[in-house]
Formats: sequence, structure tokens, C-alpha cells
Amino acid sequence: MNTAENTGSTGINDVVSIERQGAIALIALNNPPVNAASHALRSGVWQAVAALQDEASIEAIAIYGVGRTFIAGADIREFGKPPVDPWLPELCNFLEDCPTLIVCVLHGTTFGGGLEVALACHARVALTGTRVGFPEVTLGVIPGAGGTQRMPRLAGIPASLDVITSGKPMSAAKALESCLIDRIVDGDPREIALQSARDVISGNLSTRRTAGLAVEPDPDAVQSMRAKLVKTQPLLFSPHKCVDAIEASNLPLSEGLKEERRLFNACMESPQRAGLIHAFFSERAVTKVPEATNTPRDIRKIGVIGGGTMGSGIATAALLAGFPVLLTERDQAGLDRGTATIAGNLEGAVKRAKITPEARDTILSSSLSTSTGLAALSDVDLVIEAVFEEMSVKREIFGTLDRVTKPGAILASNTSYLDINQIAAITSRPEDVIGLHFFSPAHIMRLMEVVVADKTGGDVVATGFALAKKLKKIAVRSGVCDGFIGNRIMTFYKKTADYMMMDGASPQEIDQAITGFGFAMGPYQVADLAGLDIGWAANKRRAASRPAEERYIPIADQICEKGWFGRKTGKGFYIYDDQGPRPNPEALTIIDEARSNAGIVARKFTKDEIVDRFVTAMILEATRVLEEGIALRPIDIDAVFLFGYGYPRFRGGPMHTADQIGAKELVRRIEDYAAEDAYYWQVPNLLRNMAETGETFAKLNESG
Ligand code: T1G
Repeated sequence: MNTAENTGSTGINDVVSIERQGAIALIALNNPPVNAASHALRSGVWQAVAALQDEASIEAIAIYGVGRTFIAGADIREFGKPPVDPWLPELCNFLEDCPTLIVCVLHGTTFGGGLEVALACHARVALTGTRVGFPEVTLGVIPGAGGTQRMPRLAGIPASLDVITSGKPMSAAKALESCLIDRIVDGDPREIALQSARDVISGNLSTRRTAGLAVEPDPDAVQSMRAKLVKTQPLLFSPHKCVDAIEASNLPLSEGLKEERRLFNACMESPQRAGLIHAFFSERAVTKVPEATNTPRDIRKIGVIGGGTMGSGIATAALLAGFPVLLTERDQAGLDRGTATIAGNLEGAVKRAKITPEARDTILSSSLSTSTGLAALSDVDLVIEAVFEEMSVKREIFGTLDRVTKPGAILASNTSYLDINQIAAITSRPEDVIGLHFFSPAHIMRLMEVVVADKTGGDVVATGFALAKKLKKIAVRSGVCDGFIGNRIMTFYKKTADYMMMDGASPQEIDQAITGFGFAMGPYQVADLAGLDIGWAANKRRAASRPAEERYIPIADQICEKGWFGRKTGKGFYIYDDQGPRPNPEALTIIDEARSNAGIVARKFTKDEIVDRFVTAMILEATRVLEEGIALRPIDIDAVFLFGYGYPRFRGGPMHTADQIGAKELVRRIEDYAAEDAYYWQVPNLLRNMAETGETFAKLNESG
């Protein structure tokens, strides 16, 4: 072992070192960025403890993390690969059984395997501000290194059920209250480690070995959690396994640990684990764009044009992120509507405990300013236009912005499908023009498409991504096309739902099949919520250019002709009143008439066929978006649908699902469906190549 001269510490390996101070030994973990429990960290800790426990002079060991956090969990990048000794559960058992007392110092985000290491030690001291938790269930697994056995021994079964099945972090104060940790202190991890070890030796810090602690059985708590999960998480696999594992904590520790390992392995094999891990990495992968090397421009003040739903939502998001916002509208009435919507949004944030009432009042009194007309935007660093989706209106606005805003101000449009190149061409500075496509409600939905036009500057793109991070949104880079990534794909797959409705499936059957797949709502529930008039306007706009070969379904437009636009008018595909949403019989009559006018005899669709057609259509158009370079990688499309369209997280996104179905099967399905509609169902070249070569979208992500 090499010994560093000036600090008295001995490097066990690149991430673990030992420092001896008299009867105390400190083990420092330094595996940036989050001290993930990689193989190097596990084996380093094992070697360090194995050496120290044989040194008679050492009376106490303290383990602490260097950097922003103690161990934040097992190294997720090792998931799915054959585990390498020492496994984390074995390391935890080794720590628990160590004859020398070990105190663990927690800081930052001590999650998952990191908390399990802490629970296996004999005392736990957390720095102020530490968060602890077991997020494993959000990754499709369960705590697999003793967490389901040791937490009940320290904090009881009810608290363990809540923390482990929810995956939600808890504050250090809450952890102290539930006896999961022993002390909260301020200071530097190394200093606290030294002091805590001293206190262990002097008896000022009591120690407990969890193996010796009994668990208070609580069958009622277990049963009520099981009943709750059947209602709230019917499709997920691992939350129910969490309960099974916690229930096994009534067994002797060694037997409970075996049961936990059995359940953990069952979760690891589940496709839901692969999907949830993919979703976790998708959030981070999308930030890796070609323009990321550029320095973002400094955004201090934001202007928003338009106080409608989107403009007010965008303004709310920026205000909640701490930006001063200038909201502009054509007239005072528009401004009044906008500020009232913003006030309502902020009230909601207070109710959700996102901000305090005082913060809301400060935002409204000093961060938000308003003006009619665009001249007041002369000092903003970024303008986000969110007005009517009409190119002539955008042209007028961007022509004015070109004149009134300062050099270097970024001019963004929130348009959901108009051509950003055309908008940029109206200005003398196309390099400053970009699309920032928010999703309604803009202060809640996490997705933001950053639409890069031909001449958009690299630093402007980098600014879009930096802004998304400040707004706590997930930015996905998109090229320019009608509908960018999400709406373009949705417009395509919505047609296949309409075709099935025309051919025999009811809107409710389609919605039930799609919610059974895991979406929060089916396509007709979504359409009613968003407003059928949006699709009606789009159909009118596209009518002249609609290819003759394209099958047009008039049903939704006929419903709109009755003045039924969905939830906002009380009627659409469904009826919305105090009896709760239910199928609209008059819509069903319109469907029957449309079928008979087209000479169609309705046929049955099974749930599986509805899902297969729906998902295959989504993947088909997504593949085209990919091969046209509108999306950088398949994982970007997954992120769009996970964070903007309610795609079930445990399925990882449409492109991850595509890999699970396989390109060959997808091509077979499309060719099968093409027999009834060769225009709509065409196999994209990329998908055909993948079917021939065995290539997967996962592989394309690596080379993307
Ligand atoms: N393993 C590997 N890499 C990880 C990681 C992990 N556990 N956590 C984060 N990273 C990477 C991440 O991909 C990114 O990489 C960088 O670190 C910064 O992350 C046996 C089985 C800790 C709250 O689920 O919640 O323990 O993109 O951007 O916003 O029972 O990361 O820079 O290349 O998210 O400051 C349980 C998951 C695992 C924690 C920090 N633990 N991580 O957030 O940074 S399962 C978790 C997080 C387990 C045991 C079981 C967050 C964070 P890159 P970041 P952040």
C-alpha cells in the first residue's frame, strides 16, 4: 500500500484511503461525482476494514465521503452486468460483523446502497442538510443490501414501508426522528468523522448492531400497504416486492437477508428494471448535445409575449426559477388575464408547498412586471414569444423584436410546429433565434424541446439547455419539422387510433387499452382534455395539402361541428358533469353514422391489437424522426415521451420498447397492416436495415 507523506493517509486504491489518528482510523471515499458504490469502492472499503479490524490499537473506525455526497447508491452502470465480488450486501454484512466499532458520516444525498452501508455501521451521524432514502423502487428494484431488513430494526415497519415503497427521500431531521440516524451536526465530513469516532470511544455516541435488534411485527401496516399498492401501482412489480421483503424482517437477520436477495434478483430480471434504469439515464443523456461546449449567454431578465395559457405558464416557470419576468400583451385586458393566470399558478405552487405565501407575494410584487406593446422588451436578455399559432402574427412580432431588443438578446418562439427557419429569416440576426417549445401546463410539465434552426448560434442552443436546467426542465434538442419530435410523432400515431375507431373500436375501448399499457390517459381522453378544437383547426389547416392517399377520418371534426370541444364544453368523446366522465352516446352515434356512410362494418379489436397498432405507429414515425436527424438519438425520443407525453416510465420510452419488441417483429407488423393501408403503413429504411442487421436502438444511442 502506498503512503502519502503529508497527510498520513494510505491509499487502498484510487477511491478509498485510510488515515490513522491514534486509536481512530478514518476511511475516506472519493469516487466522484456521487461516490457510487462501484467495485473499486466496495473492494477498497472491504480491504481497509479487513486491515483495521486486525490492528489492536484501533478502537473505532469512521467512514466518510469526500466531495458533494456520501455514497449515493450502488453504481447503476453495473446493473445488468454480472456482479463482481465483493457484492454490496456482503460488504454490509462484513461491516455489521466487524469487531471494531464503525461510525458512518452521512452527507449530501445518501441514497440506496449508500444508506445501506450506513445502516450496517454501528452508529450514524448526518451533516445538516443531508437527505437519505431508498430510491431503488424508482429503478424497478428493491434495496438489495440489507435496507429492507435493517431499516425496520432501527425505524420500525410503518416508516420502512413508507420510505422504501415510495422511493422518496427524507430529511436528516426526519431520519433522526425515526431513529434511522443518531445525530445531526454541522461541519466538514472529515472533522465530524474524527469527532464521532472519539465520541464512540468515550461512549458519548451510542452504537447498535442491527442484527441484535428485534422488529416489532405490524401485520396491519403491511396489509394496508399491500391494499394501497394494488390501487396505486397496479402495473409495477417492485413496490409489491418491497413489502414482501420488509415483511420478512420478522425473520432472523440472516434469513431475512436471503429473502431480500431472492426478491431483489426477481426484480433485476424484470423488464421494468431495464425500462426504469433507461428512463433514469435518458434524463442525463439528452444534455449531451454538440453545442454543449459553447458558453451559454447570461440570462438575467426574461420577456414573455402573450398572457394566454402558455405564456402565463412560461412566465410562471421563469418566476418560480427566480427570474424577473416582463409579461407583454396587446392590451390591458390581456395583461389582466395573464397576471390573473400567473397568480393562480403561483397559488397552486403554494398549495403544493413548492413556495411559501411570502415568496408568492414577493414574486407578484417585484419579480413580475407587465407592459402593453413590445418596446418595454428593450432590456431583456431573452424573449419567449407565446402568441397565436399563425405565421403572419409571428412575422410581425419578430420583425418588431429585431428592432426593439438589445444586441445579443435571444429571440425564442414557443411555437409547437411552425417553421423556426421562416421566423428567423424575418430578423437581421437569425443566429439569435431559437425554438423553446414548452408543454402545457408549462410551469409543471418537465419537457422542453429546444428547436435548433439552420442558423441558430451554438451559444444560443447552449443557453436553451442552461435555461432548462434552471427551470428544472428536461431539454431535448430537436431539428425543424412540422411538430418537431413529440407532436409530429403524436399526430401520426393518433391517426391509427382514429382508423381503429372508424373500423370498429370505441373511443373508450381504445383509451382503456392504452391506459392498460401504462399511459395515464388514452388518446381520446387526452384530446378531450386538450380541446378537440385544436385538432379541428389543424385538420382545416392541413386539408388543402392532405395527400389523396391519406385516409381522413371525419369523426372528431363532426363532433366539433356540434360545438363539443371536450372537457371545456362539457362534451366531446366523453360527457363531463357531476356524474364523472363517461362515454358520450351522441359521439357514438356520430361514429356509427361515419362508418355506415363509409360502408364500413365494425369489427372487434382486442386490447393487444389496439396496443400493438398504437405503439408500432409511434415507433414507425419515431424512426423516421431519427433517420431524418430531427432527433439526435433514440434516447432523446424516449425522453420526449417519458417527460412530455406520459409514456409509462417502467417501459423506458418508445425506442426502448422497440428494442424489446425487436425490429424484425416491428417490420412484420407494419407489412401486415400495410395490406389494409399501404400509404400509412410504410417500413422506414432504418427499421428495415435494423431488422436485417440485428442493430438495436440501444446500440444507436452509444454511437449517437
Ligand atoms: N450510479 C452511477 N452513476 C450515477 C448514479 C449511480 N447511482 N447516480 C448518479 N450518477 C451519475 C449520473 O448519471 C451523472 O452522470 C452524474 O452521476 C451526476 O448525476 C444495492 C441496488 C445522487 C441525487 O438511485 O438520484 O443502490 O451524466 O446529474 O442532479 O440497494 O444522481 O454526469 O455522466 O443526477 O446532483 C440507488 C441515483 C441506486 C441515486 C445527484 N441510488 N442518482 O443528482 O447529479 S440502486 C440512486 C440520483 C441501489 C442498492 C440498490 C442523483 C443524485 P453524468 P446527476 P445530481
